[in-house]
Amino acid sequence: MNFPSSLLSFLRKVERAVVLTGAGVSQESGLRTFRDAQSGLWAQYRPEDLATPQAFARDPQLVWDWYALRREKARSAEPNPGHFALVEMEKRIAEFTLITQNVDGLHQRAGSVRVVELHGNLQRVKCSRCGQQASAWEAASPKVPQCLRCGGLLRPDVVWFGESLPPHALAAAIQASQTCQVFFSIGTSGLVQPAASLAYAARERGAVVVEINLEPTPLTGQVDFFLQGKSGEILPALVNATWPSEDSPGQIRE
Ligand code: BV8
Ligand code: ZN
Repeated sequence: MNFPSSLLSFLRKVERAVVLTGAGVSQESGLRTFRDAQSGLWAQYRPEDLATPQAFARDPQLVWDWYALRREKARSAEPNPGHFALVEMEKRIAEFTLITQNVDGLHQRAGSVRVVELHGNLQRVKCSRCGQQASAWEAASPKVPQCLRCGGLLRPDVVWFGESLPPHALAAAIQASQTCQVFFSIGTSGLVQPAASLAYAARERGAVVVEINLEPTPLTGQVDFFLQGKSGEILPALVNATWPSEDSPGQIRE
């Protein structure tokens, strides 16, 4: 795989980088993206209809079960070469911020350190009434577990549609996007706000924007480099081309 030499020479000099990832980077770990149709029992539901407070209020058991299934799938999934390449990139760039829309926790499991989770994390559960984090709950019982403190129903600690993003995470994401020299948008359809505005915030401040995706998105027409293909293949190749193996601490498995 070859890359524009202008991109490689630019990346070698970069000191402040932001990467925004979406469900596409976990696709090669076997996790469905939001655009992928769901299967089996869940085929009749659209994710955006289940990932809402209204759906949970209407049928907490259905929403709890959907997240319990996704939690198990995320737990049994493994980070892929794309996740590991981002760990390597973080070691190579002085100020590196990985902003993720994903809730599967795979970036942290791969070894990424500075991760900003815009939409929460499936592996965390909190009370839908008092907000207290629940470290353990009766996983065996089929019913939606209740908060030990107030008896409220437990829910996944993720941001549903119509809910505000964690203020500190959003502020950190905006600040990093406004000061970076390069902004990567990887494996995201760029349809969900406010995450989708971060690339434009970076571009307005003069950052070089690089997009990696299987197919064009609404952002593609605005980027400096569009690398079309699988992130699990492009990212390791890009990292190895930018920082050749003789001096790289860990050759990325392609
Ligand atoms: C909010 C957690 C304030 C839950 C998620 C402004 C304008 C318009 C709408 C709005 C707006 N502000 C707010 C809204 C409403 C809404 C919104 O954006 N709606 C959209 C649908 C129009 N936003 C919100 O509600 C946000 N809250 O703004 O609060 C507020 C409050 C009240 C009222 C108004 C405003 C909250 C949004 C967060 C929702 N939670 N996730 C869960 O996971 O269950 S979002 C969820 O969907 C994901 O986290 C992710 O962010 C999104 C899916 O997007 P992607 O990650 O991009 O995944 P997708 O499947 O779409 O695309 C995958 C891409 O990968 C594709 O492009 C594909 O080609 C590519 N790909 C696939 N395989 C590969 C690959 N690329 C490379 N390699 C591969 N192998
Ligand atoms: Zn509670």
